[in-house]
Amino acid sequence: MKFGMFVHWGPVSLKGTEIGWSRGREVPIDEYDNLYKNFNPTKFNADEWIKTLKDAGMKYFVITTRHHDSFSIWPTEFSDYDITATPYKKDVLMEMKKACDKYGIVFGTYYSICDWKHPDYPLGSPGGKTKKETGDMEKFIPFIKGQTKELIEKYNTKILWFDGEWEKPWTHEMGLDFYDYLKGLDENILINNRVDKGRKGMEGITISNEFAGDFATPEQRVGTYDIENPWESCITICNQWAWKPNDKMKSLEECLFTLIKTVGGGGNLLFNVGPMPDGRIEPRQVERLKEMGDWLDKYGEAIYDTKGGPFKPNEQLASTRKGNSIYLHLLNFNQNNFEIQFPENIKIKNCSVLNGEILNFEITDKLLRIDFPAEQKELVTVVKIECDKNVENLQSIDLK
Ligand code: FHN
Repeated sequence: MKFGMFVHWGPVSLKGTEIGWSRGREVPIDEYDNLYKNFNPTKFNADEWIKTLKDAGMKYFVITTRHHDSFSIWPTEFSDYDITATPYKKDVLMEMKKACDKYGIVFGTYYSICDWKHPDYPLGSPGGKTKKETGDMEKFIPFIKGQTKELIEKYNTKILWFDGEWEKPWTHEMGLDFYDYLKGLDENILINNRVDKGRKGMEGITISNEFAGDFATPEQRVGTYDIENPWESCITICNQWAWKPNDKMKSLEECLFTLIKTVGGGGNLLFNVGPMPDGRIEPRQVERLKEMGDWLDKYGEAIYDTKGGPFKPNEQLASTRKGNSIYLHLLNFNQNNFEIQFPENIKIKNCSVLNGEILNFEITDKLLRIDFPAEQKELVTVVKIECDKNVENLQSIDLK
């Protein structure tokens, strides 16, 4: 699927400050914990969200069901601090789930392990920096097991995207036990590596396979090239995870280059939006996502269901491959010829701009030269190189 939508949303969007972290920092705890009384997203329309996702060329969805601030966006048996306590009351999570099913989008759920408000979780706001006398993980773990069981059995989530595992109260033993418990409920569910303690910070890789998790989670960066171990970079379209008025939004070039370098490195991109308190995704973000979708309508063959490489990404290019084809993604390329070292045991049958003109090429001493009839003006020039055999297991090449 390669490309998904991440959504950070809750009563905090009424303040425009960061979800979880602004509790007891920019926003006094008492004020933060009472925002739900005014959370009434009357313009929320799950169909529109998922249409925006689909028009962006995204294939899956991951929504914050409960973040570090403890607010649950679905009617849960295990807490009164949920959507039913708000003036809006309706089960927005079920509406999202149904819209995903309607549009053939895979439905996933983010769930925070740490909870700075819940009395049974030992640490509190700001940022987990305070202790709660009432903290008792023996009581807290049944709470998170109960809620995640609801997300699996009532909402049939296909991805459990955990977070907040870095704090001391959560241990490796708890992570292994929780992973087995969840796979026991649904053996096909995908669980990220933040269920356990093996994540190497924002780099996101799993330090060794003694730790649980089905995929690695680099954050706010394109992950390191790896076509063996599954990984997914989570990155914001603006700066903040939750909505912030006039937050700086990434340009189309930055959005596309981030997607292409991620996929060219063997990873997925989970691209985040923070909807507004009235329930809408900002029109400018919807537009930017549509522009990405327009590009994928034309060049999706070089992204979906591909493998990264063989040429490792750099500032000039990234590459992907599928079957006998290699796709070169030339970034801001405006020359009329391009040279690259090429594996000698592969014969090239045809070279073309993807869905475009045939290109002349020649190979001399392992150097492939491609000639472009006219100067290229696209943000990304995608060249399809059709070879005489399968190239998916070709050795990866680090371009000098
Ligand atoms: O604290 C969270 C943050 O709010 C956001 O949810 C990101 C998403 O990956 N994860 C944590 C920061 O590492």
